[in-house]
Formats: sequence, structure tokens, C-alpha cells
Amino acid sequence: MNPHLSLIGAPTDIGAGQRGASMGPEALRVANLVPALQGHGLEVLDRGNLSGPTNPWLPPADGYRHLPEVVAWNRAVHDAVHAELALNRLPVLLGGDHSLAIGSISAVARHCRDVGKRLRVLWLDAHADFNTQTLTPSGNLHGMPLACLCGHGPKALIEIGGHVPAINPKWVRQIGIRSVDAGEKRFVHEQELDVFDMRFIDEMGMRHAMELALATLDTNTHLHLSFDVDFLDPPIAPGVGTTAPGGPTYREAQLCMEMIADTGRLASLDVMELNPALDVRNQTAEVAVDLIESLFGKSTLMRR
Ligand SMILES: [Mn+2]
Repeated sequence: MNPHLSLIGAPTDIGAGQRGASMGPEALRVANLVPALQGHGLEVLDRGNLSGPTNPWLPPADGYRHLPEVVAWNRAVHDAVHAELALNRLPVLLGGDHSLAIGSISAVARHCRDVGKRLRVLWLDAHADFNTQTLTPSGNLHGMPLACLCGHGPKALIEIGGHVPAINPKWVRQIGIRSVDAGEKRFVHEQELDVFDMRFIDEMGMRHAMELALATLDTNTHLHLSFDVDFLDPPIAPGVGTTAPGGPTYREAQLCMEMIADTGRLASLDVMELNPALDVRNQTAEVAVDLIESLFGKSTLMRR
């Protein structure tokens, strides 16, 4: 795995239904993200925070909330992530709400096209994030990033990475899903997304789910992880805007991260939706940092 990491803060809640994810990047830094990663022998450059429009907190217009502002932020994220990949560094996007995955993953997909790599996207989330203008109950764009990346969304967002669609649904594996809107559910089926929902994890276990999600990676695969912190069970991660009960436990989440680390293929990462305004003494940021450490190779005593 590439040991040269670049942290990119995107302090905005422009696509969310609650304010506060704009404070996520700083909460991760306060929870010692940089020294924790350095402690595992990684070289870490903190590029600081991107800037963009403030949150006007308006109702939706034509099915979308804050579309021009979401576009502006995603352009900034796209350019920053693509620049780090071009420097042969591993970008770590510190969100910010999950709408910013449009910029991040469209940049990753562009890079993969440029260098001839295959792309696999792991989407760890309580929600499918596959809403559209007509399906969305809220208009919040943080519920639509994956649909946008697959080419279903407003022109200005789906074109950000220079190719429509940015990704193929076949490249995606969703894990931990347990809250999907009715219309969204039909669309997820129609698009044939590969979903390991909580029912699957309950029945088959996290190990089997991850074995399947990580199957068929090869040495030419770029593995991107989009980690929505609301993936985790709310008692261990209360600091998110859209909690959904019944998520992976601390141990299941650790196993998930360790199995990703074991592939050696992780090449870019989003850490999204951390909302310090809803957290309890920064515990969600701390558990996120702990899991990110596992993702970058922290292992328990018994394995070397
Ligand atoms: Mn999400």
C-alpha cells in the first residue's frame, strides 16, 4: 500500500439534513488522526481544509437542496483528490457530508481511466445513498452521491469527473445497509448493486460478507473506501446526523477494516458524516480514528 498519505479537509454540511458535519475534519484532527497514522510508519501530509460556499439552509428547489453550493464543493474536492493521486499519494478526504463522495470518487475514477487501473468502490454506510430527484423524500444531496456517480443526477454533478457515468454500479460493494427509502430500494435493485445489508451480515457474518466484497481484486485494482461513520452501530458512534439502529459492532467494524488492510490494495479513502455537534466528548471521532488505524495496518498482537 502507498505509505504517502494526504489529508484533505472538506468542512461543509451543504448536502446534509442536519448542521454540524462541517466540523468533522477538525474533530478527526483533535482525535489525533495524524500522529496515529504516523505511528504506523506512514508519511502524512495534512493539506488543511478546502473552502467553499457557506450553508444557506434553504428548502429544496426542483428536488435538490443547495445544488449550486454542492457543485462548488464537489469541484473543489474533485480537483484536490485528483491532484494527490497525480502525485502518487493516497488521498484521505475528511468530510463533510457524504455528497462530497461525488467529487472524491469521480476524481478516483478519472485517475483510474488515466492510468489503466480497475476500480472497486467499497461503500460502508447505513444508507444506500442512491436517491434521485424524483425518489428523494428530502432533497438532501448526501442521500444521492452513489446514484450521481452511476450517472443518475443533475448534469453539473454527474459530469464533474469528465466522464458520464463516473463509475459502473458493478464496481460497487455496499456494506452495512439498513435504511433505504421505498423508491430508492426499487432503483437499487434495478441497477443491480451488490449489497451486503445487515440481514446478510447477521446471517452470514462480517467475515463472509467482506470475503465476497473483496473477491476478485487483482494487483491492478485501485480500492477506494467510502466510509460513512453512520455505518457503525449508534451506541459506539452517536456523532452522526442520520443514525440508524442495528449497525455493525465495534468488533465487526474492526474486522471489516482489517480485512480491507489485508488486501494491500487500499488507494483512496473518504471519512464522512462525522457530526461533532451531536457527538459525546468526541468519542465518535476517536472510534473513527481507531478504525482508520486498522485500515492502515494496526493489527492485534497475535498477527504479524
Ligand atoms: Mn452516506
